[in-house]
Amino acid sequence: MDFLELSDYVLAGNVAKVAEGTKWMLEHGVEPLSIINEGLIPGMNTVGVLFKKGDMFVPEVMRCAKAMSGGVALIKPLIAERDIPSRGTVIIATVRGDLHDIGKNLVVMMLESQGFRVVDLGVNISPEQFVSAVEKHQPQVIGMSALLTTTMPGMSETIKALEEAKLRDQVKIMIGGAPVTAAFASQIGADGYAPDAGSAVELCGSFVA
Ligand code: B12
Repeated sequence: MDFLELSDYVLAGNVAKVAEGTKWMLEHGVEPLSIINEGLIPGMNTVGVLFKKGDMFVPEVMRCAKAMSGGVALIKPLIAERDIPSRGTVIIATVRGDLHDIGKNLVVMMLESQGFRVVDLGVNISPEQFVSAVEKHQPQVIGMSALLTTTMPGMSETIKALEEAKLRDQVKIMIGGAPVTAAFASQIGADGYAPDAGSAVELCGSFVA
């Protein structure tokens, strides 16, 4: 088993083989973070490329994501055990009226694998729910996802609600999702936009640096 083979199993959406391969690597002393970064993530990156080109479809993408999460789940406890200092807390959710969560879940997975503590509020989250979560968890960063043009206004409503609650200045806000753009981010006063999960991690890192 090598990284290439593991990433091929992610691409094939083979849940059992990804789990088996991840376990094998851990037992043979492969560095846990390299299994994620050099095996699992490259597989998922290829999935993203094929999906964009229309060479892969949603049910397959979901199976690949499931295979990848299975591998990540085996590695996560080991990373926590080694007590890598957290790079900061991120609250993330899909905004009100929107139930799409595949992309958000990828962002969550990547952030966690890169050392962030993530509080995932789920989908269909109102501005008020964001505000109370910020009060409760005191994050450095908030991430909002929207896949529908009709739910994008929920992002600016959430920013307004944070302003009204006098919490806006305590957090950095990043947004994403297929219809979202950098121009939209600056228009609504978000701090940044990222087009994919990898860039979301970079953006988040720049916020807490
Ligand atoms: C899967 C899917 C569904 C699934 C969702 C399953 C789930 N659990 O998520 C189901 C079948 C439920 C669904 C329902 C609907 N859908 Co739909 N769906 C899609 C589809 C095919 C793929 C979305 C996806 O998962 N992409 C894969 C992921 C990996 O990509 P991603 O989400 O863009 O995420 C990446 C980046 O955007 C970024 N990112 C994402 N979130 C965040 C957050 C932050 C903070 C950052 C920094 C980055 C970031 O990183 C991610 C990873 O790289 C898209 C088509 C498309 N091309 O996008 C339509 C699409 C989004 N859906 C659409 C529609 C219309 C609907 C429905 C209204 C259909 C209906 N009539 O019922 C409903 C709405 C339900 C609701 N209220 O939300 C339209 C939206 C049109 C528009 N512009 O508004 C699309 C574009 C299809 C189309 N061409 O018409 N859908």
